[in-house]
Amino acid sequence: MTHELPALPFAENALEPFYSARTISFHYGKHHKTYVDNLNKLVAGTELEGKSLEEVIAAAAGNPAKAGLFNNAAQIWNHTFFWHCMKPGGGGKPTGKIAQMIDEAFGSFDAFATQFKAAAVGRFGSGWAWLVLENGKLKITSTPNAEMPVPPGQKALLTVDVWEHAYYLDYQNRRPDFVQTFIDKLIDWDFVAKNLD
Ligand code: MN3
Repeated sequence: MTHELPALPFAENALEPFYSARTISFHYGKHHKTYVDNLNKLVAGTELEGKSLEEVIAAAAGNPAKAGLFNNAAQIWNHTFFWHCMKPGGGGKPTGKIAQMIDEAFGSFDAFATQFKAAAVGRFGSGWAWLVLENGKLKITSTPNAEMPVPPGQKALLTVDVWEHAYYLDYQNRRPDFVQTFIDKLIDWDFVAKNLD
């Protein structure tokens, strides 16, 4: 089994004007694809050849000797998850159970948005901000580089990529503007709600 670049859940220009086709073509077509190509090279001829992406991540996580494998495999997972966190016409306040859980955990949607943005903006260097489910409760977290909240008992519900390649073409150095736009215009709350189940 060879790892493949998963299809985008929307057309490359579907998130314009908030996230450009140019950004997607580089971010998905070059960065995400490169992680897939690298992983295929790294597993070739090893005991991890033919294993699923999740199996590779589990086998490489926390092992410094397998850092290259983990980084590429986790970045494939993170990016595929990130694309599904966005949709045309998305963003703003959710409704239903996830809205109620956000109010319970953070006090209000605005408080959630403020904390999520702070986690994303405050992540020094490259990484990800996440909304996760931990022991049945919502929590905001962030991870450096390729790291993901999946191994330590947290279930990922939502993420935003804050590597510079995620926003530089559209927002240059203005990471806060990108994250605010992600919250206001891009989040697919239906996907987030589905991850609760
Ligand atoms: Mn990225």
